[in-house]
Amino acid sequence: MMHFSRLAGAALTAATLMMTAASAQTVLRSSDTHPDGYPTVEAVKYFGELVKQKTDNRYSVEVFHSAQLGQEADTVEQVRSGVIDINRTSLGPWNGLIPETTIPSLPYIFRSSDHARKVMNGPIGDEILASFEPFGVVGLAFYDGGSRSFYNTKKPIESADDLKGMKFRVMQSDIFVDMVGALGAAATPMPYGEVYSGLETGVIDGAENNFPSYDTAKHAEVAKFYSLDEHLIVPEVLVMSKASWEKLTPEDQTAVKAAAKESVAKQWELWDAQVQKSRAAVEASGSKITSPDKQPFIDAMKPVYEKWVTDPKLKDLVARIQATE
Ligand code: GTR
Repeated sequence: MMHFSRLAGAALTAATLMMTAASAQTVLRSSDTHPDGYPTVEAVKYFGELVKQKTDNRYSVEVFHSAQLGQEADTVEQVRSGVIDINRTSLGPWNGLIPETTIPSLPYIFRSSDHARKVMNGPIGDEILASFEPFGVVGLAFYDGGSRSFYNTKKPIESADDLKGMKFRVMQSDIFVDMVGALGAAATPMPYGEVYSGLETGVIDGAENNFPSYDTAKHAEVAKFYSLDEHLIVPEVLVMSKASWEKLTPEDQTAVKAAAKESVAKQWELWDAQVQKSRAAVEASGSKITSPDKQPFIDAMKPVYEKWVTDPKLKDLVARIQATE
């Protein structure tokens, strides 16, 4: 009898412990502007699964997709102040705050997506991730944001000159305002969530983005002319609030960091598939894709570099990115 009750007691204790462990799970809240199913949303969910595994279920991640927690500029403030734990955004909204983030946001800084992946997933990327620390956040990993091209409601863009006089929405960063200005067009910085109606009402003539955004945000419904000038390859970044980070034990911090790094390959795989899928979808729904000569676009960016790359530290960063094979 004695033996039995001891066993029962041990089982009970184990059950109680498990319940306590389960109820003590901390849910980390993460923001994303994109809809459910989008590669960044799915990659952060995958990151969450890895976090669960690596912390023995003590932490999980809930992704609030579709800008439920706000537009990117607002969520940048929220993650800095600890209102949300994790955030996945473009590097663009960080440009005004963190000088190092301006460099991978420069037009034509990367020769290709592969070049960007290599740089951002290597020592230079780690250095840029570290530059987030003084701003209340811990940089976890970079994802692929593809290449961004112009699209508009008015006419096919056959050459860089065709953009002159048009009005394009850009992300809220002055680099992109200068970039559009250097092409003789006007830039209107605007939150992503307002672009569709901006295009529809004619407040803007166009915008610029990768195929997955152009497709899933339905901009392709209203702006049929897409020109493959690929002026930007702006990485996506995953960050954690320093306030949330400091609540983790050093072991859990290592686990979170490792989970983020491990989710990168998954995001790349999802990304490549989505680019193909979205390109096919917009072509099927009637978008006209043109391929203007890129050299005049590249040449036009000289004043942007002259203005934004003056600090010796940033100049060195540009040189090292360009020298990366
Ligand atoms: C997308 C990016 C978003 C957002 C958006 C925009 O490519 O994934 O995070 O920055 O562009 O243009 O605002």
